[in-house]
Amino acid sequence: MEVTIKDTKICLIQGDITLEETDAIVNAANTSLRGGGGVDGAIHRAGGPTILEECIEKYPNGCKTGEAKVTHGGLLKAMWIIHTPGPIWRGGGQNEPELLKNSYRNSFQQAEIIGATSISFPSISTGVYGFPIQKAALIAVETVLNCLPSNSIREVHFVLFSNRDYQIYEKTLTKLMS
Ligand code: AR6
Repeated sequence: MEVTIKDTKICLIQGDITLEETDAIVNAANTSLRGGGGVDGAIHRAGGPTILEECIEKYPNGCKTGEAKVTHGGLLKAMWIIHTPGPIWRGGGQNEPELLKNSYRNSFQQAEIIGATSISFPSISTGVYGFPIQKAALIAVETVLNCLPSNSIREVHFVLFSNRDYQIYEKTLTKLMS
């Protein structure tokens, strides 16, 4: 699915974010910024060891939940990786929605600071961290649309690993546009 909103192309893609050719990709990391499983593991594997080296050197204290830190993209086609730890879902009463919103907003802002023209997001927090996908999809799409229009970013991709997630994002985006 592809739509244009406030001069920005919004694309929903089912696939692997490590193959994206946008200027920046977002990593659903953890607060240590020392790698992990899921999309984090896939990004470090595909991008090579220099990403972890840069994380250790530049971010000795890791990154707080909802904040975002930038490294280069290593061997990936993307020039930059924006690492953001989303919240762990603990039932919804621990500020999880606000923290997830922060992850999207801060990642978007970091992308603007580095002058990226395009950015790809995975579905942050909806894997190991257990954030319910429907709630997360609404926060993801709504938050990014609220960041528009952007000075630098002309294209935003949401890259969904499963067909089910893709369909939920498709319904969410369609509803928000109506
Ligand atoms: N491309 C796109 N999406 C992917 C890929 C990929 N290559 N691989 C997995 N996904 P998760 P979280 C999807 O668990 O919930 C890590 O260990 C996946 O299907 O990667 O934020 C970190 O180090 C799901 O829809 O991230 C943290 O410790 C989405 O990406 C923790 O997991 C997010 O799932 C973060 O958990």
